[in-house]
Amino acid sequence: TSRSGFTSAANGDETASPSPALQPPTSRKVALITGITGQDGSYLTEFLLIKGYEVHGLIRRSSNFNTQRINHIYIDPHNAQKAKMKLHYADLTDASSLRRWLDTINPDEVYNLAAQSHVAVSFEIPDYTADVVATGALRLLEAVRSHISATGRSHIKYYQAGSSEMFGSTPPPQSETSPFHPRSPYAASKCAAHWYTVNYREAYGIFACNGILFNHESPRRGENFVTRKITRAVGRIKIGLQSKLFLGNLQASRDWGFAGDYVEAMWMMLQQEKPDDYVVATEESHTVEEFLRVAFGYVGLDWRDHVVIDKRYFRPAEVDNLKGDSSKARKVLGWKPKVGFGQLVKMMVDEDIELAKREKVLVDAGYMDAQQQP
Ligand code: NDP
Ligand code: GDR
Repeated sequence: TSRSGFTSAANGDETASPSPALQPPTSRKVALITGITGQDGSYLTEFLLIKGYEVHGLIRRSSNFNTQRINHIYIDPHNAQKAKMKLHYADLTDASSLRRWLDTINPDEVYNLAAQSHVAVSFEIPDYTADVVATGALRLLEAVRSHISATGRSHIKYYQAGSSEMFGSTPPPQSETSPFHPRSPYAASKCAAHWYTVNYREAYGIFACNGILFNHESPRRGENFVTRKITRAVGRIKIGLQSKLFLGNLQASRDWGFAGDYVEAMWMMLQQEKPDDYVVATEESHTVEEFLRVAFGYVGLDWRDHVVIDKRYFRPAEVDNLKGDSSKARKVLGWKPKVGFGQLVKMMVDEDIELAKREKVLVDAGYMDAQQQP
């Protein structure tokens, strides 16, 4: 058994996890999630398991375990009664793996959440970003199309994780009818994925939806996105493990919501009679500087004593102002966010204070270097 407790097909042990096709049929719905190990994948999995789904996740091979966000819901597949989440190796760059798992799992719903999702990094690795984000979505759509054509399972539904980054320099408020003006290889690739999804819906009648989601955060957010980078630093500074925080552009505005609220909107889109595209947003926008003020202020610190501007975090082209108009999702889906900006910041800082306290124990015991920056 591995450190993360994995003994499933996900670690290459094919005998440990009998093929789902060999297991007795159940009436429960089956979901297939790409990007299950990411922030949204973990919340969506929790949400679908509570709804009674069997959840299959595609994970990619990495030299270190990449399943930290879902370890708490993992149950060894030997416990067939209880193990309702199953993991399989695949990659959005490997079309054959996508088709094979579709044919084996026979999902009712497919959520395409996998991506090289960091905007700044997409300028460093544009070719790879396009391959995963744009062509990866096309590969999965094509796998769904050919799976339907071979099996007749035309009720299968597809969700594409679209992004407010597609609006780029289009002024707010941005809605489903606002033009796209992407400002990074990531955003341009998401635009391609968006139109592939629309095209497969129109050309083949596939039930395919684009969720155009504005930024959504949580204590599980990747540590090099600005919100989490800030709350991690607040925790470490408060506990005495760090003194400075290096950031780029503080004037950009984002419409920040809570990831747990947003995965519900993804599911809601696939429960409608007709497939469509929806903007999901809080309709409130704040600058990075405001985020800093609230996060540091919450623990009695002044951000100006700690933040240092470092040019390396400026992007070749910036998205200045995102603020969504999610009236369509609110009206048609009946969706609305439950967690507001202040609550989100507090939730993230609270968790990162606890994390820093645990790190402090390791530092004091000599197991960790205090200078190790997240
Ligand atoms: P994360 O970066 O946290 O997760 C991305 C997931 O994709 C991870 O599971 C990652 O695996 C997986 N992945 C990356 N490359 C590949 C590949 N080549 N093949 C298979 N899997 C791969 O993103 P989020 O959870 O925050 O976002 C989910 C989706 O929603 C993404 O598509 C993102 O672009 C999009 N989005 C996110 C928003 C946000 O604010 N969070 C807003 C709008 C859209 P691993 O764990 O191994 O790295
Ligand atoms: P974003 O999120 O680019 O909106 O994409 P990110 O948190 O990376 O940046 C938000 C804003 O903060 C500014 N910024 C910094 N950003 C980072 N990462 N690190 C810094 O040090 C820093 N300093 C300032 C950025 O310039 C930017 O203006 C996220 C991702 O989740 C995408 O996948 C998703 O599609 C969009 O949100 C919606």
